[in-house]
Amino acid sequence: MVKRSSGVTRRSVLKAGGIAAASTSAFARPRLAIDHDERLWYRQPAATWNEALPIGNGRLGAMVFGRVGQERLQLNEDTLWAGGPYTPDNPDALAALPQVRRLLAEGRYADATELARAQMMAKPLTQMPYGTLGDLLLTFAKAEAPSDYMRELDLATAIATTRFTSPQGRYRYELFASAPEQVIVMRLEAETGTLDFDLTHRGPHKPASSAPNYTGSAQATTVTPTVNWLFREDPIPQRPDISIRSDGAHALLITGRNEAEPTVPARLTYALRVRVVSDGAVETSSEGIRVRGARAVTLLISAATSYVNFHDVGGEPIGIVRKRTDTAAAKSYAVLKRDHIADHGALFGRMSLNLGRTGAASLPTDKRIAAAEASDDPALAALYAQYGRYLMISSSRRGGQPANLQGIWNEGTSPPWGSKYTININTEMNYWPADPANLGDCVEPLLRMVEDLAVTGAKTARTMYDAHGWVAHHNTDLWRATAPIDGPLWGLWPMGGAWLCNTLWTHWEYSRDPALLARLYALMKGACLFFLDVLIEDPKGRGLVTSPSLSPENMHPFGSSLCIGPAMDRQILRDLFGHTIAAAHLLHQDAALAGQLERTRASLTPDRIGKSGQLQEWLEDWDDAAPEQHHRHVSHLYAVYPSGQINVRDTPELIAAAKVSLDRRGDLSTGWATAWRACLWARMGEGERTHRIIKGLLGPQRTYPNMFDAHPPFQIDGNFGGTAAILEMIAQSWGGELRLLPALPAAWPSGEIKGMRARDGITLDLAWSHGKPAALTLRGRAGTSVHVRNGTDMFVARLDKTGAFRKRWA
Ligand code: FUC
Repeated sequence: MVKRSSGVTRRSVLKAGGIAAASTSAFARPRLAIDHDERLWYRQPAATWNEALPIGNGRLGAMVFGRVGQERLQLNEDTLWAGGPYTPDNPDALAALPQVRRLLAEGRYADATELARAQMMAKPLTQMPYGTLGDLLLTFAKAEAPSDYMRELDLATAIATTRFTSPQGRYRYELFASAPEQVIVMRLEAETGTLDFDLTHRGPHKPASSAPNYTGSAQATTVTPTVNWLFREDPIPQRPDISIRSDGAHALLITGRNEAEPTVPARLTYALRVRVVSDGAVETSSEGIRVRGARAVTLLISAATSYVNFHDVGGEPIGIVRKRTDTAAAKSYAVLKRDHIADHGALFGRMSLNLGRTGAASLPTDKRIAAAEASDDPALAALYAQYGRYLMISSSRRGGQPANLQGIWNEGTSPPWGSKYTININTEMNYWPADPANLGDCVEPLLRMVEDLAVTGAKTARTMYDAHGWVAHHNTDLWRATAPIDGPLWGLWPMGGAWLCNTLWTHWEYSRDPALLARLYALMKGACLFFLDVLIEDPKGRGLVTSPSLSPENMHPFGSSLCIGPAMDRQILRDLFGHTIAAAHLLHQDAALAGQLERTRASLTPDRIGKSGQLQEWLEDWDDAAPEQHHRHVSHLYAVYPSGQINVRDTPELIAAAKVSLDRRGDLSTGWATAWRACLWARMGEGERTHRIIKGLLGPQRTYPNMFDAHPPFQIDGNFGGTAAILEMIAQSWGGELRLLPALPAAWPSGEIKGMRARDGITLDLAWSHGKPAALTLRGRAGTSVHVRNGTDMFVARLDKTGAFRKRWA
């Protein structure tokens, strides 16, 4: 039997939020037994950052620790990155380019690599890292261990709550990041006793960046054995470049400058303002804010930087944060909370998912993660998917920056991989679930970033390659740097911009919005113009290829990754050219260019099957001898997922070869690489295999107690890729068909999804039992015909004049 859908749960939660919001006390909110399924909850405070709970409004983020003696809020703002506008393009590259190509053609890979290292790389060789605003610490004057304690993150309301009773009283703290007000709101209430605390700011520090682990084999989750209820952070000497002062009677203003990098000066200023509304005694000074004898306190926290765009740093952050905190302070807490719940719910509430429930679902979240690999907890997979949606809404909203390697949440000033945008997989993966999960609006920041890259990347194309159009390599940052970084083995890959264009094209396919098509066409056309100039004839006459390039980060057997025409490049270009041709036709533009792209596309070397039956990663049959047989990247399987060029319906031989390749790579890897494997097996219709991999992803090696994905360390792409994989198991739309339950595992026999999206503007509700569809509703444009595949059955669903189609199975 299909259980009561979590859609019902969600509406109840929203209603409950509304009731609470209408009353003055947060205690009035009724507890609902059934809202468990969309919450993360714990019986102890966060001991480490990876146990803290993230909140965000797309631009401002906080990690909430839920501590009793001293609460810690670690804060981020999405434009607080190091450095300032810079142009890293290296003019020496142009002269080296023909020589590097010749050395590659002669098989002199080491020489080609050395020359590229000396002359083709960006200056500086690394990009600017993302930063942090440091912490707000609330130190309570008296505190003792509580007799009962609970903290939670409710995904449907996007509110983090901490509740406890101690000898001092009964307390409840609520936190949310309001998008309508652009402030973080913290509400503290004492039902008994009083609130007596000092609020201070602790500047960002440079913790030793945790060493990346490339095998994904570390234990990410450890359940803290004993709880230190009264834990206090070590004080860090305040940095001289940070100023703290009272700003009116009830506000604290913190101002500072971003980090400089050795070669790029710091050009941003930032401001962080905390405004207090309380019935207690409040004093502000350069030490911080002192609150005594309060029953209720509302803190309104806002932050901004002087970043306007990648070439303008002339913003006025102080004025912005004053206005936002004062505007919010003029509203009651109840109104702020109501508006926030409505705003978040308008996105989050669009989709619900029920995969069934076992006893495990009533355990605290950290215990469930610890047990996930060894047991079946289908509700945890549903929670993981909903958490992915929550993280998307919280880290990527219209007008802000796209979700970076850590979304928007970052503790220190030298995060792993700079917490930037790695565009040889990670940024694209971040956006895989957006449309199927009915969050297409959250892709807007990515579109604007690619529009910036088309500007900076045009300079890189001209300077390095003497080419038209634009190019981006394997990484970018807030300043939209596009030249190859880190070293040739990673950086000399000219496909990052093209892959981003393909990601945006998929986004367009879900809506077919004409305005989006026009914007996208300009980007795709520029990307194509670059490749029309730089593609060369394969020296062995097998067609058109890229050179120099590489198959992301994977070494071939000749001591380098640099090579000619790796499979992924040809696959990405086949898509890019195909999409651009289609767009030119739809827009009635550039017929001659479309013709040229047709011919060029036909000349790209096709995918090849190697001597072991594998899909070749390289133009040469090198796979058997590659040094890392379990390499995390599976770049040559781009054609299977996300692309779909190789698929079970049209190219069964190539699918068989892809399976040989993927089998060899192994199922479990780093967080994101595990999620990609899950997406691939789901797309190939292998439900049990996908399910095993998902269990590995959700288990303690790849998921922290706060459900953040562990590369390790924390990297958000695994959360998003895992969400995409779970949805891909339930429904897929590609090749002009909608596939129902294409990779459903036996462990999820009954369930229901509501509000999932499919290509061509379709929204679907699907219930299943005994592993088979039970009820389907499609919504979209009236008269649309949808080709639905249910196992081996095919039928055409025609949407009626109300734009709906309904079917029930006996
Ligand atoms: C690529 C990957 C790493 C990591 C980094 C951010 O370099 O190969 O595993 O995800 O991006």
